[in-house]
Amino acid sequence: MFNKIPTVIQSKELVNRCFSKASKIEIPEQKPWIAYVRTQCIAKISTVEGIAVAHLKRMIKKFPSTDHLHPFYLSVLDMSFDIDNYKKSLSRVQWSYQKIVELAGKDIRSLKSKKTAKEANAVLRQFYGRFASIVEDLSDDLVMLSACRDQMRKIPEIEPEVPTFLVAGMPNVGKSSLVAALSTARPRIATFPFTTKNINIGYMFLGHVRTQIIDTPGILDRPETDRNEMEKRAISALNTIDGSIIFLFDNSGTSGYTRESQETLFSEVKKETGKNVIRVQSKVDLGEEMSEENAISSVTGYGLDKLKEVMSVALGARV
Ligand SMILES: Nc1nc2c(ncn2[C@@H]2O[C@H](COP(=O)(O)OP(=O)(O)O)[C@@H](O)[C@H]2O)c(=O)[nH]1
Ligand SMILES: [Mg+2]
Repeated sequence: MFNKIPTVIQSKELVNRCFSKASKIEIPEQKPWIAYVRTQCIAKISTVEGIAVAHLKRMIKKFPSTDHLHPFYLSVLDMSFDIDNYKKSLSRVQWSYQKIVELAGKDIRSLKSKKTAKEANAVLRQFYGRFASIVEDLSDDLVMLSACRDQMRKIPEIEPEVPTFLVAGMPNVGKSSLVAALSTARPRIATFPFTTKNINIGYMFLGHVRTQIIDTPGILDRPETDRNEMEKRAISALNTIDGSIIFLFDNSGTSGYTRESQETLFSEVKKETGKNVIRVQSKVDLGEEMSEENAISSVTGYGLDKLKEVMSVALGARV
């Protein structure tokens, strides 16, 4: 959706394009002379109007309306730019093309009653001037929309409508390995705006239900107090997605985190996300005692089928 937004042509270039097209118009000679001049002026006005309006209309259509966006995308956009300004710019573009249509209609009507070539050309010049100033008044909006487009293209391709499992737990407990082990394809990597945080997005089927498994390194893997503003916003964005959390505990000692610090993060994630959290012990191939009801090894595949059953049940509880 966001990568289909075309590049935004800036005011000057749009005006130039329209004028250049209009200047190349040739119409068959016609008598009397004034009829020929009138037809020519009308053709030029229509050309300028046609190109500009088609372009601006198409542009508005390709920029997503914030009224219909999933809250996940709204929160991510809110990390990237001022949504109010975005809306205002879009509505000014809309207003401008309506203004151009109106102006062209009025000038074409007035041309029809002009008796001399001089009068007719004056109407054309006046139209050109007003048209250019309407488009130039859009300069700031077009710059803004162009910047928004650049940001929108970077929005992580999470599908917020798809049932989702977020994998949480301290660094090195095996989150990415689990996402890779469960996902049917190699997980994709995306990033949140203004963070250096990657997101690994994997997909799998639970029965016939396509689900998304997301690992968010640097976001759901450390205490709240360590997070900056953008990371907090990334969590709010993730919270808008319907789904459960798989929280990994690594009791093998290889991650370097104590049991207590992992429990603390667990409580925090549970509280902060308000989501259903499934506790899972990781790396059980390393021989540590199994102390959780769900225990897995992403290396040997131990426990993954049972985990999928637990995930299916969580899905059922969700719908
Ligand atoms: N033995 C064993 N090692 C694992 C397992 N899962 C992950 N690891 C290793 O633990 C380290 C951290 O794993 P990773 O998935 O990157 O952890 P993350 O930081 O939570 O995403 C890597 O060296 C993995 O190879 C497992 O089930 N068994
Ligand atoms: Mg990782």
